[in-house]
Amino acid sequence: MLYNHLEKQDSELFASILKEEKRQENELELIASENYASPAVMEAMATVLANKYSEGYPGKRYYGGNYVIDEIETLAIERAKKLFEAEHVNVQPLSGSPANAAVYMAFLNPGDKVLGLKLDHGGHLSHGHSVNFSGRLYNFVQYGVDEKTGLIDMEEVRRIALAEKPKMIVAGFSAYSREIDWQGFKDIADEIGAYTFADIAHIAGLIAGKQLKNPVPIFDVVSTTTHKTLRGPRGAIIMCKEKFAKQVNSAVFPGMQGGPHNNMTAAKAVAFGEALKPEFEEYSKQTILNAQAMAQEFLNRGYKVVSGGTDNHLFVLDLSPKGMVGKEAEKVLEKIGISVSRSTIPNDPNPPMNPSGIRVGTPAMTTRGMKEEEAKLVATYMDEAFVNREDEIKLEELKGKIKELCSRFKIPS
Ligand code: DSN
Repeated sequence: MLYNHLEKQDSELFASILKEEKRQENELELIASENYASPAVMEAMATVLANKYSEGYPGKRYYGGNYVIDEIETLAIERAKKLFEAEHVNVQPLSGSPANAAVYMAFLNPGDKVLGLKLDHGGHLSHGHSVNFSGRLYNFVQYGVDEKTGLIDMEEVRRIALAEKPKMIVAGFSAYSREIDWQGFKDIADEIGAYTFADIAHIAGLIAGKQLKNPVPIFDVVSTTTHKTLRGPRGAIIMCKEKFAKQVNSAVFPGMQGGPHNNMTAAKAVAFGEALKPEFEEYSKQTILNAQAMAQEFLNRGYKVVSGGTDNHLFVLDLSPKGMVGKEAEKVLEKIGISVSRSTIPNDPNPPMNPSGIRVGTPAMTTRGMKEEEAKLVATYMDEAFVNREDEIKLEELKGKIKELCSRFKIPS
């Protein structure tokens, strides 16, 4: 990218930015929640829109001079509505956890009971973990995945829901690789009169790209970040039924946040415009094909994949059959220029800081244009790195191979 002013004015910071740019170019990103926003999305983020305060909503602001911002926010809202078939969209949430905080604030009182998936079974901190605001403010009860299959057992969810009678059921996960039975969750919630809340942060792009089922038309409220498979800027949105629009808007502002970040709203609009194009369907499809090819290659090589495979952009690799743990794998891969995040496996015997697995995702490599052939090749390199983890010469050689692969599949710029 061009950074004319930054280069002249702040050489110290500029050097670090260039270093990170190089790292991203030369190394392979397999963190399931990361992606490369398009140059148009990046341009929108670095605009004068960042200078403006706009508390309130289009047509109802608390500051003057917002007639252009109104136009931009409305455009983002209309595009998101179309993309997800949503009745109402709030595009102001700053990121995923603040969006989820606003959802809880809109529908619950502190102390209310909520049902969500355990973090170590693939859930998210903001779905009721005890160290998170969600677990401290609300009374979360949790469901897990089946120990043998690694799948969500809807009978078990129903059993807990009927016994506990939560006011809200949360579905949607950060490390679960299977298609989610949204209708099943909705049916259970209807039996006990609970609200349905889907957090589709990880899979929003695959839903927008028409590869996975969409909970928005049937759930009460749905949140998503905009920067993962959706490939937009850092940020989030909340979608809900029209009848909940007022309470959701009030929870975001003035409940949770002050002024929206208008540059990010504009970048969200750009990303939604991109996701509405037919090419995005191809991208989403390829992201899944790549994850499946890579997971299969690991299975062929004797690894254990939680739930036996994937229907989406990620899978969790249980490293225990190979005598490794997540932290060690993360470090070895960093040496060859691959980034992954360590991950718990269901009922992990190891602690969260050094769990038994890693989470592998394909959104970023697919944005670079890689396909199944490259996905399999990368799995091969990863396996070779694990097997030869004490051999620095071999690791150096693999680093060269990853760099060469990255040079053939450049980040769109
Ligand atoms: N940090 C994100 C992830 O990696 O899934 C979720 O917040």
